[in-house]
Amino acid sequence: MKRRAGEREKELKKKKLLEQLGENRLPYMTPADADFHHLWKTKYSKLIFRKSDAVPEELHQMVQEGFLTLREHNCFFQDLVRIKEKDFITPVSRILIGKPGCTYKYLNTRLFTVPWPTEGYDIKYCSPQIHDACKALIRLNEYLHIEAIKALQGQNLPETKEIKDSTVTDREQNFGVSLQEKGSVSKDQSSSVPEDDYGSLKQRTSFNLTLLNYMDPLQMLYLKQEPYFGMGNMAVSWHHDENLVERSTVAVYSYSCEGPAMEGSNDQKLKGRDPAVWHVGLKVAWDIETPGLAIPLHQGDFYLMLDDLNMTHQHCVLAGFPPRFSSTHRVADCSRGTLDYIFGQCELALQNLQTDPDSRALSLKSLETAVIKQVEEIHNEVEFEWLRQFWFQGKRYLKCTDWWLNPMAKLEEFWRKMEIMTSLVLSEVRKKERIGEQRNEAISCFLIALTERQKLRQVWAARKRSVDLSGDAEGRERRPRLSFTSAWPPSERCQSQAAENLPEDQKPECHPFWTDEDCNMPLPYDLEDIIADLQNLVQWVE
Ligand code: 640
Ligand code: NI
Repeated sequence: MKRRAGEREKELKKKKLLEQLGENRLPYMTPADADFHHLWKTKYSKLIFRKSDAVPEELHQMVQEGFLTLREHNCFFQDLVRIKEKDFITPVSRILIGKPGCTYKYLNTRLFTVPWPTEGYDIKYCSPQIHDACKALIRLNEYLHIEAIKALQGQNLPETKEIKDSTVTDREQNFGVSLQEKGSVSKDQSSSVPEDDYGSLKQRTSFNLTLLNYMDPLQMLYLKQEPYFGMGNMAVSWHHDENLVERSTVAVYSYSCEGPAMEGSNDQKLKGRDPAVWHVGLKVAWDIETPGLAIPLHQGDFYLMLDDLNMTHQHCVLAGFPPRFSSTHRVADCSRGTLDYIFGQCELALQNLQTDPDSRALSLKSLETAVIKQVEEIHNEVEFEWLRQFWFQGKRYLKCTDWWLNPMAKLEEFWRKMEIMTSLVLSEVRKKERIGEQRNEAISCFLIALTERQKLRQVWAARKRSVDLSGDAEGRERRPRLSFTSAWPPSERCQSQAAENLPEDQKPECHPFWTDEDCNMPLPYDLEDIIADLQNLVQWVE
C-alpha cells in the first residue's frame, strides 16, 4: 500500500501545471474543428472510431436490451476504490462480465466476473433475461474481437490499401479518417508490430471480459469538471486503464439513451464540445503541446484503443445529458487473477500440511525458511486479494448468479487451514530447542508476512468503518454544486455524517472477521501481540 516514488512526483507535476494554467485552458479539438482529422491522423492514429451503422442492427438490439435488463435487475454498482490510501466512490456504476473465474483489478479493487455463457460450464443465472444479457455481451465481444483484428491488420500493412469489408462503409462515417489511411504512420507513433503474426494479433484482441459502465448524469449532484482543456463534466477522469495485457486493445461500445434526432444541438458551433453529447476525451500523456481530442459518442457507436495507445495517451469520459451505458472489452492480465491460479496457489501451500493417520493431528512437513515464506505469502494472497476483496463488495454478485459463492467457500476453507499452518509455525519457532541462525532467519521471514497481514487487516477494517460512517467516501453525492478548484475534492473527507448508507446488499463486509472469544480460530484476528512476541524472540537469538 506504499505509494510508489514516482506517484508523488506525478502528483506535483499535475498540481504545478494546473497552477500555471490558472483560468486558461489548453486547446482541444472536436469534429467541428478544421484540423481535427489531421490531429487524429498524426497524433491519435491508434484510436479507431466506428459509427453505429457499421454494427449489425440485430446486435445493437440484443446488446441494448441486455443493458436495460441489467439496469432493471439493479446489477450495476458504484465501486469503492482506493487511490493513494484514500477511498473514492466511482460516479459510474459497473458490472464485470466475462470468462468464468476471471477477475479484473483496477484501483485496488478486484472485480469478479459474472460468467458469460461458456461451453463446459453450467452457469445458473438469477433469471433467463440475465442469461440473455450475458449472451448478448459475449456476442458483442466476438464482434469487437473481429473488428479489432481488422483494424490492427489495417494499421500494420500500409500496402493493404483496401480492406474488403462490408461493415466499413464510407469515410464520412468515421469522420473521414478510415483505418486504411492510417497506414501512413506518423513519427510519433511508430508502426506498432510489423512482423507480428496472426497469433499475437489474436492474443492482444482476445478480450476475456468486459467492464460495463452506467451513469445517469441527472442522478449525480456533482460531477468533476475536466481541468486541463475545459471539456466540461467528466463521468470518468483522466487515466490509463490498468491491469491489461501489454499492448492489448480496449474496445468500447457506447449506448447513450438519447432521443431519436439529437444530432448537433443547433446552438453548437460556438466552440468546444457539445455538453449534451457524451464524448471520450484523449490526450497525450505528459504533453501540453499536442491539443486534446474529444470524440462525440452517439447511440451504438464504438471505438478501439489499439496497441500502446493506452500507455502513450490518457483518456477520460465526458458526460452528456442522457443516461449512458458502455461495454468496455479488455484483455485483462489474469496471470494472478483467475480461480484456477489461486486454487493452484492454495494447493501448493497446503502441501506443507500433513495429518497424522492415527491421531488426526496436523503438523507441518517442512520448516524451511523458503517454504514458510511461500506458504505465508499465499495465505496473504488468498485472504487479501480474494476473500476480503470479494466480501468487501457485499452481496452484489448475487444479483446475477451465485456462481462465486461455492469457490469463495472453498477458498475460505483453504484459508482456515492456512490459519492453522500459521499457528503451527508459531508454536514451532517458540520452541526453545532449535536455536541458531536458521531459526532466526525463519522467524524474520515469518514476521514479514505476519506484519503485512496485520497491516492489511487494519486497512480493510478501516475501509469498512469509513464506509459505515459516511456512505459516500468522497462526498460527491451530498455536496452542493461547486465550481472546480484545485482544492476540490477536499482532502479532509467528511466522516461524521452518517447519511446515505449503502443498501443492505451492498454493505461492505469485513470478512473473515472473528473475536478472541471465537474458539474455532487458532489465532486472533489482531496479530499485534504475536508480532511483538516474535520481535522479542528474534532479538533474543541475535
Ligand atoms: O467510454 C467509456 O465508457 C470508457 C470507460 C473507461 O475509460 N474505463 N476505464 C476504466 O474503467 C479504468 C480502468 N483502469 C483504471 C481506471 C479506470 C477508470 C477510472 C478512473 C478514475 C476513477 C476515479 C473517479 C475513482 C478517480 C475511477 C475509474
Ligand atoms: Ni478507461
